[in-house]
Amino acid sequence: METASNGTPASYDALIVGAGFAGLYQLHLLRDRLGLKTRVLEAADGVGGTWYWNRYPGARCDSESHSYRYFFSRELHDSWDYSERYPGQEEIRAYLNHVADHLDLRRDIQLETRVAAAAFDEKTNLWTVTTKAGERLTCRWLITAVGCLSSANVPDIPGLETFKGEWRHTGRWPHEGVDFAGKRVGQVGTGSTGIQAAPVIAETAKTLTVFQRTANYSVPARNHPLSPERKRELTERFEEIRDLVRSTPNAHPFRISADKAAEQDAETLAQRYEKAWEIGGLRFRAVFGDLLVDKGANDTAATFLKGKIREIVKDPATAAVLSNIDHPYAAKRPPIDTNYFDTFNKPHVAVIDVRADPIKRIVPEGIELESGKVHELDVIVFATGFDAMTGPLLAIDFEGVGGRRLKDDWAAGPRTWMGVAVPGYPNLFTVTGPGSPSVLANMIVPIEQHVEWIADCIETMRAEGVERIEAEPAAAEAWMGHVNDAANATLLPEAGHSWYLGANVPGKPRVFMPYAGGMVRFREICDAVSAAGYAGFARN
Ligand code: N01
Repeated sequence: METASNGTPASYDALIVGAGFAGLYQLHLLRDRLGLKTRVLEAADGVGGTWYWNRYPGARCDSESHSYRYFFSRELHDSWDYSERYPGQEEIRAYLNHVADHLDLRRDIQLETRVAAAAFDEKTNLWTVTTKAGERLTCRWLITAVGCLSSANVPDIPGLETFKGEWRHTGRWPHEGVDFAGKRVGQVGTGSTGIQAAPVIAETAKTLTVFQRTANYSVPARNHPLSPERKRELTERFEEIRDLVRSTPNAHPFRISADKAAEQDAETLAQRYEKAWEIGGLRFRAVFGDLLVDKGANDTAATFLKGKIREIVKDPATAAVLSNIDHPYAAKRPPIDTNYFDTFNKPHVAVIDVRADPIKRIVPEGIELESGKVHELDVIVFATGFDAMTGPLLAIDFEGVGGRRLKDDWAAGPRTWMGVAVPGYPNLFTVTGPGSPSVLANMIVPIEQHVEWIADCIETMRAEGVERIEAEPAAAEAWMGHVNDAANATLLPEAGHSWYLGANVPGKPRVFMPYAGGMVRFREICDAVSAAGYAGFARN
């Protein structure tokens, strides 16, 4: 560890917080392309970011594996094969470890180092970063690569501390796993995570009780191993796939149809949806171009998907609870699954509607509902999501210009310029920060774009002798207005309880956080900003 023995903080050109997809690539660019003295600070004892922490049963990426990988290097690309249509958690973690080795990144990654605070010094234009262990380091450029979904949201349900059994949050899963055999398991949450976890937990648990507050759509993933021919084909089509993911609004390797559901007759709708259901995965959302902007069009998809739930789930009362969905399809992040609804046909699996009968408290024996009914449990799994986008940033005590604090500046919601820069916090770059398309896209593509844009910006500043660059308040103000307008042009805000709006965390300001204008448009805006000499930034 490189801390000067006289107590002076070790100094770097750049510090990066986080060693997931974003942090690894940012290190590579700043160190190997720009030649900066760079260090990554990572809380975990290994690289991988979200894929380090999320080891829950069934954890798998919903992006198809040939698009869930870096595209910046053909050589790196060709050095790795995924084995399935959707990569599992362990395989993605192995991929990121491979990347760390392939690019010789490890020597500049400091593990088991959680950043607690960062303060900007206006006299020197340097950041001082303080770790939880009390180590201090300084840098000119500070880049957060902390992920959007890394702050676990364990609901504040009274009595949790009295529970006699074991409880876990999916985003903080123990490395040794959890043994469900012979156990009565309760799972709270039916988002993408819960929908992946329940079928796997049900394979070994004695009983599985799913506590559902909001019923959810899901489309079969139709995961399968990739044949050697398919792997070869995907490797050969590198350029085509790279260009495709960079040219679609949500960065997936397929185009969104220009056809409108609202203009089809019933027979065509049924045929197209049935075919998309058979193909499976997030491609279902792309079957028509108006599903996210026209409520009538969306209703046709919603009706089809609710019908599928009633077809699969044999008990009509269970089917009614699972299909009682209150929001448009894909207004919340649409899950994809392997046998989710079918799992409820197993005699030892049940769903409890906790909107009708809410969770009152946790008691030593299990979960008690408002009605007084107690569900006795040995294990509780919280698949309750994250304090998304702002949570990981606000977990660091940022002190900007004039002693201002990020937690105060964002008390009414985040304010960024393009998701990557915050007024009042010079030389700080936030990869996939609030106001970026990030979570509305296949994450790797926005991550690569952000990381490259940040590296280009730092390179330009250094070439021009600029020591300090800072987003202008007016630019951030206008951007947040644009983010809001982009969301309001879609049906996304209609899911009033979504984490996109911060609605899953009590007391969090209701602000639509990701940029819904699409990755293609976002890239154009970022490019225009840099081409105009970093418009919306003050520098000196
Ligand atoms: O979390 P969520 P997640 N009592 O917030 C419920 C990504 N992801 O971990 O909807 C009872 O979506 C909550 O209910 P409600 C993906 O972007 C990616 O599932 O708030 N229930 C909801 O059902 C995803 O969107 C992959 O009413 C409570 C659930 O918990 C994001 O991660 C795979 C509750 C939380 O759903 C988050 O997904 C998996 C309470 N007190 C996830 N509090 C990939 O493929 C919360 N809930 C890459």
